[in-house]
Amino acid sequence: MKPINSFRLSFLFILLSVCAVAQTAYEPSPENKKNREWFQDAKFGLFIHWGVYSVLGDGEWVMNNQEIPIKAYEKLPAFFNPTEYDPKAWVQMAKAAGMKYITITSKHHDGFAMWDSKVSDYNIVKKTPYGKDVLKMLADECHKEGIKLFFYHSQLDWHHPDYFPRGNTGGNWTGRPQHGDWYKYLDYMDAQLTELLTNYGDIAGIWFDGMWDKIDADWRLNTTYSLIHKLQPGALVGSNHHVAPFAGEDFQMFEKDLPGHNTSGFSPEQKVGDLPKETCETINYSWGFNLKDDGHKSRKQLIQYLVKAAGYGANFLLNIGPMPNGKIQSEHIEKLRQMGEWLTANGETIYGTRGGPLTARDWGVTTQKGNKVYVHILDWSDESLVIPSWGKKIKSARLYSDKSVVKFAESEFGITLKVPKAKMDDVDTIVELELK
Ligand code: FHN
Repeated sequence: MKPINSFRLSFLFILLSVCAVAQTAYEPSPENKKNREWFQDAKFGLFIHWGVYSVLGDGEWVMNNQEIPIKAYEKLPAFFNPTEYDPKAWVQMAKAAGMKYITITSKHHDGFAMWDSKVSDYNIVKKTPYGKDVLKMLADECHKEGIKLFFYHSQLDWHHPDYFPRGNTGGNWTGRPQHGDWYKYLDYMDAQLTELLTNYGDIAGIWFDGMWDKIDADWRLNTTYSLIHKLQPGALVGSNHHVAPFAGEDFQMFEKDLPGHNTSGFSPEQKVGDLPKETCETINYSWGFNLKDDGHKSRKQLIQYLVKAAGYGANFLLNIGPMPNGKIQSEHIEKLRQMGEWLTANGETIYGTRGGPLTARDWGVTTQKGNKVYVHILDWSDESLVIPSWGKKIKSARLYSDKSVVKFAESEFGITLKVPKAKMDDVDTIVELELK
């Protein structure tokens, strides 16, 4: 091995220092800070995985899982004709569910653009019989209805030749040449992002995914994130890279897990930081439409997920995968309706709150707004529950559902709450504590 001379060493040192400064210099704009507050108040969003893959009814990973070469996969858009797509109905459904924003796939790992991209012909307008820009239609409807819109954008690309060297997925079966220009790919990605942040009005943020495919590559994050913030300073940048946030990101996301948990195995090293948080989960087992997936989560599971996320100070981004005709499965519409019903009655204990004074417990979580703490009892069958005190005195305790008085006692052992069995709710018994 050649020895490194001192000039080279000092050059390397300067370069690293410059990179470090560039990485840490990000200061969110006032709009961005305001949007971070909005985001944390919003608490509940609709995640939508929709692309040409839905035609095959086998999830959004079908191209990789079935090792469909690009040449064959390129036939798929010709079958994508969502004549039943009704963005108005989608937005109304989200609103009725109590959701405040929508995050939709602009491009998934298959590389197909779901908008009228001028940068590449591999897009919905050019390649499908439908021929319409579904993102534009959704953006217009969202803006009309006061629902914020995020674009999910896959950094990983199984179609673009310049996504090279390849990562852990999208291997030789794609049929791409064994060469490519990585920085040309990043330019292409930035150009597509520019379209999304220029032609679709106010965009709440970009939800990146796929960096995990080659986490050590030079993703030029600083350039891409600065571009986004230059085009729309208020847009929130988040990335599902499963590690701690990088400079320039505005929120931290957790996939199929509450912050700090790793039941999915995605986040062994993901530290929970100080940025606003969001956790995403599927309504059944799949992200993209899956014909065979009948594992629909129950009303109770979904509501409890939302409540637990709020207890962790995180938003809940609940996913559906619309069918290729543009409709949403009736089971999912019904579940969302039920969540909306629950939120109409109990939303005050969720929206605008922050994670409560107690960290999550086996019995449930707490949320807090001003001098009110909401104790969400999710899994407890005894009439008495002792919770640790956190140094604040309690003025009153009431059952949120009917405002009836809840007996409580403060002692050296904590705060004992007494909720009569008849008043317990199988999904969430909420006790509202007013602090002195
Ligand atoms: O590979 C994707 C997957 O298809 C889906 O989009 C989820 C959503 O969080 N993220 C990736 C896996 O980490």
